Amino acid sequence: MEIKLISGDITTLKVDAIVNAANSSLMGGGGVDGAIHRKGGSEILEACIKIRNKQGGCDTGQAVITTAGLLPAQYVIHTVGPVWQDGNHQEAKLLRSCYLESLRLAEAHSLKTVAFPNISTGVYRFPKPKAAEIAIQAVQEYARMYQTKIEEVTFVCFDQENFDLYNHLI
Ligand code: AR6
Repeated sequence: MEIKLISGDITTLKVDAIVNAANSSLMGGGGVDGAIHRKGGSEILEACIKIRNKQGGCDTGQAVITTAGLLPAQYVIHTVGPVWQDGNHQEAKLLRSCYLESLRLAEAHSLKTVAFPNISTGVYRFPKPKAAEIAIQAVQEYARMYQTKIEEVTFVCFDQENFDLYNHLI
């Protein structure tokens, strides 16, 4: 599995799945979630409503998958990152789980190319250096632990600070 790093807007990527930093309601919001719903159109929200009606949203650290609507990607994997409190509320474990569960879901759908934003590092205020470490470690460990058929994982950094951190670590 190849790990790539780019800076830019995740909604422009033509990959099998882009990951969304959603909230547990799955009803959209700001940041990358807002951009995905805005550009992907109503089909994504309709799919989220169906999931909500079936299982009542998505827990922190878990992931669900929908169509990508009008986006160039094929699917959106919605995962819910932890809100940073003080580091003593399982934030690290839950953030790691977001990456692992998203990859498991991609694998279950036989997807080959997946792109991640920097989950929880915006509105949810997770410290960026720690979040970058967790994200990269989780993806690398996933590739080592499982006989994955996922070919490519791209980290998409929207802000320069995250790009510099990832660039240093990868
Ligand atoms: N492409 C890639 N990354 C982006 C984009 C984009 N178009 N836009 C922002 N980012 P955030 P969170 C980066 O706040 O912290 C929403 O309201 C941004 O620079 O989107 O997990 C949800 O509904 C940051 O590094 O997500 C939830 O309520 C990263 O995406 C809540 O925010 C994550 O920032 C989730 O908060």
